[in-house]
Amino acid sequence: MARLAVWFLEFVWSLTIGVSAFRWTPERGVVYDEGMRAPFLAPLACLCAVAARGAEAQAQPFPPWDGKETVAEYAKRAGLEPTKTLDLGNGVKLELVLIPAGKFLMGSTEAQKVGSPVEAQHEVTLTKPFYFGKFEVTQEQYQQVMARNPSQFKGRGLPVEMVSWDDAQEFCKKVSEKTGHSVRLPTGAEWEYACRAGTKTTHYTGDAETDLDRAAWYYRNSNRMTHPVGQKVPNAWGLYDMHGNVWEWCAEWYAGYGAEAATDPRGPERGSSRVRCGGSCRNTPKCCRSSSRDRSSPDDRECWNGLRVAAEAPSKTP
Ligand SMILES: [Ca+2]
Repeated sequence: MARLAVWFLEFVWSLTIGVSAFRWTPERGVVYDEGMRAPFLAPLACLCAVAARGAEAQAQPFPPWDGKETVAEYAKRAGLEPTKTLDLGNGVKLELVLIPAGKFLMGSTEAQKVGSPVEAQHEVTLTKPFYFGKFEVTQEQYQQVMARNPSQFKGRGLPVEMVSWDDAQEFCKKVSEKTGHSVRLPTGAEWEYACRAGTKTTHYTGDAETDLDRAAWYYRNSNRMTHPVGQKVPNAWGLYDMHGNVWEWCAEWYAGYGAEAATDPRGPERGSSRVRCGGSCRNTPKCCRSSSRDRSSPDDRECWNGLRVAAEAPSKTP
């Protein structure tokens, strides 16, 4: 805002000088003072500068998370809302929280790999913040949007399951149409970054299985069933059930990744299976790690596959 004020004052000043290049004489009327040619051009130059600076401001990248600030503090610095609530109609809401732009180490350390050779630890930079579902999509939300509930374990507060990747895409499309906000599945990198919320441990609560127990419904504590979302400990950015309960579909085709650094990775152009992350209520701790990613055919419908939605952050403060 202050910068805009400075630009405006620059423009007014230049315009004043430019106008002063004209003067009125009784003999010749309004005349242009050749000696003031350069100042006269100043307003035009200033206008061009203002336009250029405006374009530059639009294109400026979002600030990266500083590794310490809360989501609320980051949101304030980035000029974004820390949360968003989408109205799905009939009193049903979908809560989203802001995930800061930033970089992190994706994948596992040697000690965390648990025999998975495809999780080479590498630096990933996410240049844009985004909004991410506070919870897995529930059956109440899915029913409201899709007018059907395919889940095996029934309950309005339970995560929806028995949804294929294709179903998840259709859900996102309909939510986008219904709310006017562009909603999509996250990339695998976005998912892991959001899950970690700045942590480097096996789970966002720590490395031990007792730490996982606080954060997740997994095979040892779930009775092999899904549980209502939001009952376990959330991560530092306020996301629940990132570990366990249901696997969460991601946008891209499945492929292993290397150790080279990447920026906004979106996976391969083609493939036969889609990425899912985070493990489920039927899985061992190995599958419920922050870096856990698996594959499933896009048309697979299983009672351990669900979804969580992402949404783009606006480029300017509304
Ligand atoms: Ca989950």
